[in-house]
Formats: sequence, structure tokens, C-alpha cells
Amino acid sequence: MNQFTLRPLATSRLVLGLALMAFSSASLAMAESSPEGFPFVLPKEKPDRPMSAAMERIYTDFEAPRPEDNELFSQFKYTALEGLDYNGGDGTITRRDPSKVIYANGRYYVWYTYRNTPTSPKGADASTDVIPSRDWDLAEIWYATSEDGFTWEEQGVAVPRPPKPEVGWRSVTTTDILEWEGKYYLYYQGFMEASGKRGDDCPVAVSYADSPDGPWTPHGEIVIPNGAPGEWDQYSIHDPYPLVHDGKIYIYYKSDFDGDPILVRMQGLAIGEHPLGPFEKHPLNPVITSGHETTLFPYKTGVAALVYKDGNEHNTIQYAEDWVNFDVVGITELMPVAAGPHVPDAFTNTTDGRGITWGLSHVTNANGNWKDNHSILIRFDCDLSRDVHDPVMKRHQVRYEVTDYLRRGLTPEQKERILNTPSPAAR
Ligand code: AAL
Repeated sequence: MNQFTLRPLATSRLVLGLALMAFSSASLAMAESSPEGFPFVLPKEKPDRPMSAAMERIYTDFEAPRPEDNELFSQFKYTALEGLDYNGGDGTITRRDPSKVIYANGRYYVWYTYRNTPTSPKGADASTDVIPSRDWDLAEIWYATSEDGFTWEEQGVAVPRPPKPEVGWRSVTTTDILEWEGKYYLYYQGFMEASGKRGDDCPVAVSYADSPDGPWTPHGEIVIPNGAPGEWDQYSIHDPYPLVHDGKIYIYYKSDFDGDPILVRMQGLAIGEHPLGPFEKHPLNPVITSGHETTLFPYKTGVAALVYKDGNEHNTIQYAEDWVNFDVVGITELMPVAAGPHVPDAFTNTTDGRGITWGLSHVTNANGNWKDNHSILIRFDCDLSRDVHDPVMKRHQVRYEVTDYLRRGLTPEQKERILNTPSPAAR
């Protein structure tokens, strides 16, 4: 071995040393050539440095710069319910639009739209006194109870269709529950004609009881009326959703409006001091510009909302400190539709809302065949709670299978348009 041949260990140390020197001088050069770059470790608090609008936003609009730490972000997991029969899915039985889930008398309660008709829905023109126009036509409000939230026992009808011409004689649907001063109130859509004749038109009515098991007495009057002609909510007052805040009853609701070419769906708020009204619509209505069925829960001093299906801000979780002016605070996917969460502090007039971890929701056209159209109730779980931290729920990638992509293929018209559009090179 001559003096120029180095032992292997010495060689590797020399190479490593040279590499470290090269790296540090390169990084030093970078540092000297430009101001300090954004740090490698994402700051948990907003850093004091010039930032892009997007970087500013994750510190100003969201509770934390990353979803894993955002209490108002969650994925959703789903479980089939046990105990409810759907006639083999032939479309004659539907259960949909569940209420919030409450806990009373040592068990859980849920109310929902129940339709049991000789046929599946056949459209407004073919509808009769026994043939439904739509999935929620000729329906009643039924209820079920559960010990664990997974297996449910149907108890039967809570609010039947009243005789004509009382409000809801055609169909009573899409209910939600309020507990107030020891009494129970069910708010629901009261149809006076088959849905689809003009549109999905209805006001909101209410029934009350001393027990969640009834018997329920209809108030017999409209409690949230349709808007005046030309107003956004002139035809439909849907999805009444009561919460207690500031010693009052806040009822959020949805309306379908415009319709050129398709309906716009937004959500409003009506506030009352007594469960049977009067309720005053908020002057800033609509208060949520997107979404479909209403789903909200007290959170800290404000209220959070699950906003899904429609509008620019669908697939978002929103928050209003003042219960009126909502901001997007989370973005998620595969959200529960028509969700009725278990909200333990829905009626406690809380200023320290704890959030939610589960509830019931629905899936429409449950067997994928509009000929047998019906909906089913399912359970959803999430971590939108200040008292739970479930990292699995905080994952921000919902995995879809190849089949999920491929079953959303082009329509024949789209394929034809694409094939008949010359490529830029051919123009
Ligand atoms: C639901 C709700 C209301 C509508 C119809 C039944 O998802 O928005 O209840 O009227 O669809």
C-alpha cells in the first residue's frame, strides 16, 4: 500500500466530510442568495413573515394549519343499521331525513320520514291518493329507539298525516326534534299537494308531547310560513332544525329557489321565544349559501354546520360565532347526507358547545334503481368533538376504488362532443 492509498474507513470518513462541507456551503449560498425560505417544519402558529393569500388563509380561516389538528375537520365512517326492514328494497318502504338523535328514558330516539305505499314513487303526473309522486310523498313521521345506536327497534307512527285540509294532509316529512321546558316538539314539512306538482312546496308545522313516546298533538297551524311572493323562500320551507341558543329557539331551514336551469338551495334561520311561535325570519337570510338538508351543532360559543351536496361551498364544515354569519372552517368529503347527529347539548343553551361524534343519515335511491326508488337510514361516525381525538377520523384522504372512478363514465353526448372536437393541432 503506498502513501496515496487510504484505508477504507478513512476513505469513507473523508468522503462524508467532503459531502457535508459541500452541502453546508450550498445551503449557505442559498441562504445568502435569497431571504430565509418558508421553514421546513410547518409553524403551528401564524409566522411573522410575508405570506401568500393561501398561506395566510390556513392560519386565519382554519382552527389549525393542518387538518389533523383541526377540531372542525373530520372524515366520516358509515355503518348499516340493524332492525329496520325495507320490503326487500322494492321501493314500497322508505325511511329518510332522520331527526337529531336524543337520549331519554335510558335509550336513544330518532324520528324520520316513513313511507309505506303499494308502489314506489311514480312522479307527480302519475301520482294518486295512494301512488306517491316522490320518495317523501304520502309519508308520515315514525320513530325508532336503540340501546347502542347501531340496532334500532321501530316503535311506529309519531305524527300521522292529518285529515284534509289540515296542514300536512298529503304528507308530513323531514322532521326534527326540540326538547324545551320538559316537553317535546316535532317540527316537520306539511305538504298540501303531491311534491312535484309545481315544486317541492310546503311550509313547516309542529306537534308536541309530554314524552318522546307521544302521544303527539298537532298544533294545527303553520309555524314557519312560506315567504312572500318573489322572496327566496316563497315556495319551500324544508328541513326545520331547532337548537336552543341565547334562551331562544333557533330553527335553521333550507329553501329551494331560482331553478334556472337548476334549483339553488340555501339555508335560513327563524328565531322564536316559544316552541309554537311566532318565529321571526332573520333579516340576513339566507345565512348559509350552500348545502341541502340542515345539520348543525353548538360548538364553543358558536354553532357549526355540515354543508354538503349543493352550492359553491358544498363539502365544507362551517362555523358562526354569532349563530348567523358563517365561515368555512373545514373542507371534507363523503359527508353524511340529511344527517341527524346526536347533539347532547342541542337544547342546553350552552356557551361551551362540545361537538358531535355520531348520528344517523340517509342514502337515497338505496339500490341504485330509480324504478324501486327508496331511501335507507345508516349510521355515521366522525370526530367533530372537543372531547374525543380519533386520528383515523382526521385522515384527509378518502380512498376510492377503481370501480368508484370507472362507474362515473362520460355520457354518450360527452363522448361524442369530445370525439367531434378537433384537437388544437388539427385546427
Ligand atoms: C330532503 C329534504 C326535504 C325535501 C326532500 C324531503 O332531502 O331536503 O325533505 O323536501 O328532500
